[in-house]
Amino acid sequence: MKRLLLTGAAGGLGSAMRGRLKGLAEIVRISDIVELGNLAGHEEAMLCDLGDRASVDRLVKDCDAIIHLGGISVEDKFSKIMNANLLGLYNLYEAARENGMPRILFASSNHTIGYYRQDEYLDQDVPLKPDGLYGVSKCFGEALARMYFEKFGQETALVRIGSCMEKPKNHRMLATWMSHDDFLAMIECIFRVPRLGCPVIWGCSNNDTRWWDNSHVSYLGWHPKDNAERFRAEIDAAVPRPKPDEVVAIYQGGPFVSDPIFAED
Ligand code: NAI
Ligand code: 15L
Repeated sequence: MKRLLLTGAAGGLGSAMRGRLKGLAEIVRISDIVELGNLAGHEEAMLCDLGDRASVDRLVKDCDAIIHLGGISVEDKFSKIMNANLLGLYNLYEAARENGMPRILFASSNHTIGYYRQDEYLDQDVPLKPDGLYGVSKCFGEALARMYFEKFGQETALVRIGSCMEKPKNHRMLATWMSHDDFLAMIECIFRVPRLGCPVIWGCSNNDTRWWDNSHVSYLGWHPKDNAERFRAEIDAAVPRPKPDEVVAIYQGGPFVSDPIFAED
């Protein structure tokens, strides 16, 4: 493809992935609300507040595909979540509708279902159980994307990412971890499959203790290769194992379940 847009490119996941996208498109348009640093030869940068409709229109113009990582990524004040994750997503989908409906990967989250217990194995059809306003905003994003698919045929991969980082940091992440390599392989499948639709895809590696069933998206040809189990001994040595009655050992959303509703200023 000619041009791939990556939002949230200055964030943790965006920074880790941006250099790996070179093979996917001639030009990777990277974007964030904060500075993006030095550009590689295949990159172009555009600063953009997702809450600003005109900026998002300019951002999406001429893009053939979008990896949407931008937004508030943890529990926060509703006003911040509303601007980036609610208004921002509406702006992105309206801009896409007016610019040829490029295929979108939406970074949803396991916090859409955070109140399920860790002894439950989930498929893509389980009722949502968000564990905070951040999780609710991702449920909104999934519903918005689904509506644009049904109404207009806009394709989106709703990737409920578990914990995508270099390595798992605690016992819960032995189930939720997705390696950067596996995420890249998923991205390639999402943008190469002839017909995507609007599937939920659970974003975790091939972890022994995973909680999520991806059999409904076998048509993508995505076969995650990493397994968090190889970090178990390291985590056992470095992190105290939570007691069985602690929230982080009960709920899939882990510590997010204990977050308060943050007050506005
Ligand atoms: P992050 O917080 O490090 O990066 C998000 C980026 O979005 C930041 O660089 C931030 O400046 C930008 N942003 C925030 N508000 C914005 C606005 N109004 N306009 C434009 N840009 C704005 O988060 P991370 O970890 O890189 O996650 C990326 C995406 O993946 C997020 O949408 C997050 O919800 C989702 N996700 C990540 C997981 C992970 O394990 N890293 C797990 C589940 C979901
Ligand atoms: C998320 O949705 C967050 O964006 C990320 O920072 C991680 O905390 C992840 O979920 C997780 O549940 O580990």
